[in-house]
Amino acid sequence: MTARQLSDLRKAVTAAQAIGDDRGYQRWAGIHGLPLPISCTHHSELFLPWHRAYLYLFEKALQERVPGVTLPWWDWTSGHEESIPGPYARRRAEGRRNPLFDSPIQPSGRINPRQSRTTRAPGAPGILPSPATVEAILDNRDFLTFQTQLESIHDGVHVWVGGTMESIATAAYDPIFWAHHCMIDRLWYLWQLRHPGAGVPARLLDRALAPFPMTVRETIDVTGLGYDYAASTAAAKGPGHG
Ligand SMILES: [Cu+2]
Repeated sequence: MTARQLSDLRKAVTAAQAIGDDRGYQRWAGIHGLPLPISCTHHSELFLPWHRAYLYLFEKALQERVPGVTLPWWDWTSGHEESIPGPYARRRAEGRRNPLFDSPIQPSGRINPRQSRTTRAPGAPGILPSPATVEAILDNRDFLTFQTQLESIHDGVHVWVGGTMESIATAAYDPIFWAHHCMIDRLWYLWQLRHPGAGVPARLLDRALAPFPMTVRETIDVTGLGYDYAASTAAAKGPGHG
């Protein structure tokens, strides 16, 4: 990301965190888990499409705060970054509290009265998925096999970050959740490029992705959704999701 893109992201997340109603960060984070109902579709056939709709609409919500802002991805395979990426790791940035470091969890009383802000407890270096592991997963031609294997390494990254990210109920409150899921979404995009004849099974295409006003079919084409990813697995630093 450029300094400008990062600064815009911080502005947008700060603004969203300050909004208490349905447009705010807390509401978006809450869709994933608590407060109930838990909508996310981990361990289902809709894992990738549901999270793509989620990222797409969250990014749109941020763009209402700062036009043109985009969500970046965290490439946890790029060995030199076997830790929380710098822009998310610093407590303060640009002379104020860094909104990518942590976030309030609201309404805190309804989730865990003792936890009012997100926390992390990152694991040791050398544990995050390697490029070779990701390559092997991308080679699967069958969508459902690919998706199951990708979700499994995705789970490992949640656990590696630790703290709030470890539990589905609270994971999306941690600002790094979005960068992690952009990486997952990007890997789906790379898989789509690699296997043009393969895809999501036809029987799933008209499934609705509640609570979002989108179907699986509407998530298939990222270019149609108006965003893009660097098309190489080697490109650790790209212009971002958007
Ligand atoms: Cu996740």
